Parts: sequence; structure tokens; C-alpha cells
Amino acid sequence: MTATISFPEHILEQQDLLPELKAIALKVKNRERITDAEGLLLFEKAELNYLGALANYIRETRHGKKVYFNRNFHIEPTNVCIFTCGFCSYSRTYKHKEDGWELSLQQMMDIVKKYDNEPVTEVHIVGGVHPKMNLDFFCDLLRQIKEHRPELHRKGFTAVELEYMIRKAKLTTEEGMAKLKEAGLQSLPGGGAEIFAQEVRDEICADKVNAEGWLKIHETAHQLGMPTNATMLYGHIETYAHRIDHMSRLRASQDKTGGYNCFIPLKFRNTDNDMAHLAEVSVIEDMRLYAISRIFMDNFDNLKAYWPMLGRESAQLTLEYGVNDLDGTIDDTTKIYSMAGSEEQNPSLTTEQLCTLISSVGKIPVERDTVYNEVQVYEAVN
Ligand code: V47
Ligand code: SF4
Repeated sequence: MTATISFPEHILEQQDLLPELKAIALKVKNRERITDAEGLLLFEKAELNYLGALANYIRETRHGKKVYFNRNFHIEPTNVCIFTCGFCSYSRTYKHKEDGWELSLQQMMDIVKKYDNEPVTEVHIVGGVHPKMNLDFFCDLLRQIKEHRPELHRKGFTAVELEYMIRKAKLTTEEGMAKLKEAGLQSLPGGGAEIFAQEVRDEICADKVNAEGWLKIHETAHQLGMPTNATMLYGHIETYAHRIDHMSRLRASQDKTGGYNCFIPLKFRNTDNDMAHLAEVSVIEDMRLYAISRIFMDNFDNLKAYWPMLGRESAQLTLEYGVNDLDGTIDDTTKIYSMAGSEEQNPSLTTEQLCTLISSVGKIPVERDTVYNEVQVYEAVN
């Protein structure tokens, strides 16, 4: 969608604006891509009001006042995990599996059936990497969900879970992904990307799939016709240069395949994990990051703020900094953020509450499906 939006000329008229920042603003005005060095400069030198004006301009030229959300629910098959990411508050090792949960197929189908009369359009399946839950088990789950409710979109498994289950099944990435697709998988969530730079991964998630492996899984999904999301875990030990490197690799991957639906920056939360000694970044840093993501990731149409993790008020604020998607009206079916210290202990918003959150800041709530087809526009909610 292209609305007629005027460029915020006042930015260019600021007396004390650095010439390099003026050049970036002109690039945005002319719809030109900014370089990695310019992205870095934004992190180092740009003020919030400058970033917000540019990001909001881009957002409005693409989406007008529309803000998307989705009606979905989560299945978290297990929090038992063979990996030991330092930021994870959610997983339990196999040795301590009695402290965690392991759902059977029947229990997961009971969750699906709980939503039988609800107008949800998506199930999001994500969890730990359990050594005994294998590819065939998840193919059975996908088949059963598809058989029970064929129109419910099945989005599932991070590249970390997928890489492990496919390797264990002794299949190539292409074979494994094709098998999952055949069983009913339709798209992938964006988790597991963290920060791509290996020196950061060595410190925060040394033992799981690396950047190349993550990108390979996603690009293979795209080749098979399955869209995916992409995340970035920010606000821990990474530098601004690491963030730009991460976003730049995703931007290049999107140039190659065009298969990413959206970019989702995830704010590191520091409760009950091995990185709890790190302070969380400020709300201003959050907003700067969202705005820079909108400016830098020029080939990602959708920028998502995941409200169960950010908190609903910060998520609402991101709508002025380039964000056009607030994920879902999810029930309290995800534990990943409440266990990591998000203020959202039981993340749940009704459609009405989510619409009010969006319309109270002058935006138009639009329910979307997983692949961003509009389901319903809520023009009149206040
Ligand atoms: O990869 C784990 C993150 C991700 C913490 O695609 C943490 O629609 C902050 O990717 N603080 C998994 N973040 C969840 C995920 C996701 C969530 C919602 C929507 C979608 C989507 C994807 O959660 C992990 C990691 O980056 N995470 N622990 C933490 N303490
Ligand atoms: Fe396991 Fe994912 Fe937690 Fe890492 S973030 S320990 S892969 S559940």
C-alpha cells in the first residue's frame, strides 16, 4: 500500500544536524538503501527524534496508519533442552527434566481442541530441543493438527530445533524440510538467530546452530515455498557493529530469496538466567533500535514488536518508531518471556484490548493471517 505521506522536511532543516546524518535522511527521502557504515552511524550518533521521524515516515509510506495483529495460540511441546544458552530462563537440562514439562501428542492435541470454537488463524509451535522428541514425532503432530483443523496455519520450530531434528534423522536440510512440509508445516518462526557473529555466539549460545546453519534452514524453507520470520536478540553483550552485521546478513538473505515475512527484534530480559548480571537496556535504546531496524531493513515489509516480551506500553510506543505489527492476541500459552522477567506474567490480550491499545495512539488495528493477508480492519474502535 502506498499512501501519500510527506517527508519530515524539518529534519533536514536542523541547524546542528551532522552532514552524514543529513545524507542518510536524504537517502531515506529518495528511497535509497543505507550502507552498513551508515547503519552504524545511526546507532552511534542519531538522536531519537530524528530516528523516529524517519522510521515513522517509512512505516507510513508502506502501511499508512495500519497496525497488524494475529489471532494465534502457542504450543510449547517441552522446555527440556540439550542446549545451554546463557540468556534462557525457560529451559531445563535433560538431567533435570522432572523440573520441566514434556507434552505427549495427546496433550498437544488437547490444546488444539481447546481452541475449536475460537476464531484463531494460527498455531505457533516452539520449544526446547528435547533429545527424544524427533522429526517423526513432530510430523505426526503436524499431520494430526492438519487433519483436525485444516485451515489453521501451522507455524513451527526454530531453526535450532529443525537443524537438530533433521541432523538426528540423518537427512539433508532439503530432505528434512520437505518432509516437514509434506506433514503440514507451513511457515517458520524467527527464533534462534540471536546475534549471528560467532564471537558473540561463543559467549551466549556456543553449542547450537551457527549463523550459516540458521540461514541455510530459512533459505531452504523459502525455496520450498514456506515463508519465515527473522529475529535478533539485542541488549546483552553485543556491540552496535554486531547488530548491524546481523541485520546486514538478513537483508542480504532477503535479497536472495524474498522469503521473510517480518523482522522481530527481541529485547534481552535478565531474570533467572546465567546472564542475569547484565542490566537490561533502556526504553529509549529499544525505540532507537526499532527505528534503525525500520530504516536499515529496507526489504522487510513488516517490523514486529512482540508485546509479551516488551510489555504492552513499550510495544505501543514502538508504533511511533517504525513498527507495524504487534504479533498476536495470544492467550497465556507462552512461558518464554514471563520466565525471563517480562512484566507480562500471563500474556493475554483480548482482540478488543489489543484494538484499543492500537487505536488509542491513532492507528488502525487490522487483523492479519500469518502471511499478512488482511482478515478484518477495525476502523471504528476507540
Ligand atoms: O531464540 C530467549 C528469545 C527466542 C530470552 O517468529 C529471549 O513470530 C529475551 O523467536 N530475553 C524464541 N529473549 C522466541 C521467538 C519468537 C517469539 C515470538 C514470535 C516469533 C515469531 C518468534 O526467544 C529465542 C531467543 O532469541 N529469548 N530467552 C530472554 N531471556
Ligand atoms: Fe534451548 Fe532455545 Fe533455551 Fe537455547 S533458547 S537453551 S535452544 S530452549
